Amino acid sequence: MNAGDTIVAAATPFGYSGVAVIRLSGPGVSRLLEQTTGRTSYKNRVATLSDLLSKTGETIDRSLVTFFASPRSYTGEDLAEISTHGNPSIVNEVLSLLIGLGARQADPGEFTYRAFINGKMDLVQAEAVASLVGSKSKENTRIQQKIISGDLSILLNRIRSELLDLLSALEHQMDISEEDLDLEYINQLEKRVHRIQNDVDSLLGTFKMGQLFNSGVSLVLSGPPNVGKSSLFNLIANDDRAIVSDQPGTTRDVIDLEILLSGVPVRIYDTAGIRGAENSVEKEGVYRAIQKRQSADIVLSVYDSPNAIPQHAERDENIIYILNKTDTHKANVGNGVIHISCKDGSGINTLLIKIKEKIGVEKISTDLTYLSTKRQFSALTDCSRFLGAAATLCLNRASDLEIISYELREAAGSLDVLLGKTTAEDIINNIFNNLCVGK
Ligand SMILES: Nc1nc2c(ncn2[C@@H]2O[C@H](COP(=O)(O)OP(=O)(O)O)[C@@H](O)[C@H]2O)c(=O)[nH]1
Ligand SMILES: [Mg+2]
Repeated sequence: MNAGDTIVAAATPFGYSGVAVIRLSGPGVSRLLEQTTGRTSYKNRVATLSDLLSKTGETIDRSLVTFFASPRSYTGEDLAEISTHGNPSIVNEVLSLLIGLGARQADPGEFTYRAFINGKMDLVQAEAVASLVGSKSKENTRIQQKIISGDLSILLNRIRSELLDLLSALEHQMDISEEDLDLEYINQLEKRVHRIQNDVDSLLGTFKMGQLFNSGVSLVLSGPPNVGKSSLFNLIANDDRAIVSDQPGTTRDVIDLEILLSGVPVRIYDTAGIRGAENSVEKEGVYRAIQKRQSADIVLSVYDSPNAIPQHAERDENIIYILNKTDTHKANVGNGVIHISCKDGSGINTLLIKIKEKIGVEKISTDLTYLSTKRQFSALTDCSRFLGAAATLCLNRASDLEIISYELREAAGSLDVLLGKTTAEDIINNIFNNLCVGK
């Protein structure tokens, strides 16, 4: 990616729609607008009706052009949004025209990359742009919007400036300190380091939930043949996707579908009934079913006979044991086994509540800020570790303040990596490449 030239891309998907938006950013925006519309100037941030003209002067489309003068634009550069009619051939013609006049087709995420380079957002906010574009629920959309508007960055910058204050006070202390260690000073230092570490750790504690919203969870239906796994799959998914039959061994391939539970994307998998199969196709199905079960976040282990349910079922953390077909038998199985009937629908609500409980969705509040990428989690984990090491040195009355200062500088360095102040180029490129073209 190279900030400096003028980039162009369609910001909306190619297809037939009411409107399509083409974005232009860079120093050549005014010139390109003049060459394509004949207008010599555009009022800042005002949508202006303009005919887009081909090189031979024919009207390609009547469009709406909005010019955003630098630095008050998404990228911080001069930027224009051209809204045309939503037709791929119009969009392609306009793009070719602009590229013919010197604009360059933008790389994926390059508009956001320029916003980052020009200090319009930090790396945490840029990651939230990617998460927002890919968000599947309104809850996650809210969380990511809050991060884009700076909620998480404010918290991180606050922690960073406390740490920098501490470091400069420590440098001062090193300048003035005599040979003897000032015990009172080191006690105070330990307390302050500890307080900062607590703030970092409480942010780290939000990662599991943040990831839940961003990446979702997998739910695998598993059990012997003919117990009603496919029936339950269809009921939960509210879709007749899986074939239900009284023939054991009907389901072979793994079937999956995504639903939202309290805003968390849940991918449900229906699998073949596990038994010693004769037929090679069914054998493969059973093999796949076992694989899927092993990689599941949560397993719904379905049975249709109370005797088949393992003893101490409640001890398995990620398994929910289910007794189906309770319309045909009244069994009395305790131990947290959920009784359901796919035929009359009884127990399904209780099961859904249990699933939400296992996922942990009921604890989520969209008012909080959540870490949502592994990169954020790993940088903050490093930060917490360095702070922990500094606190331990204080507790052990380390007489060399220089080594405490080293750990604190490393902790501040982890925050700089997190915010993108000192992040390796390949990591930065990877973040922006994951965004779509035109974003
Ligand atoms: N009576 C009764 N029959 C059920 C129930 N759930 C499923 N069945 C029947 O059990 C058979 C096997 O169902 P299916 O969903 O294909 O089971 P799978 O092999 O585990 O996927 C079918 O004939 C279903 O109609 C239930 O709750 N009550
Ligand atoms: Mg089935």
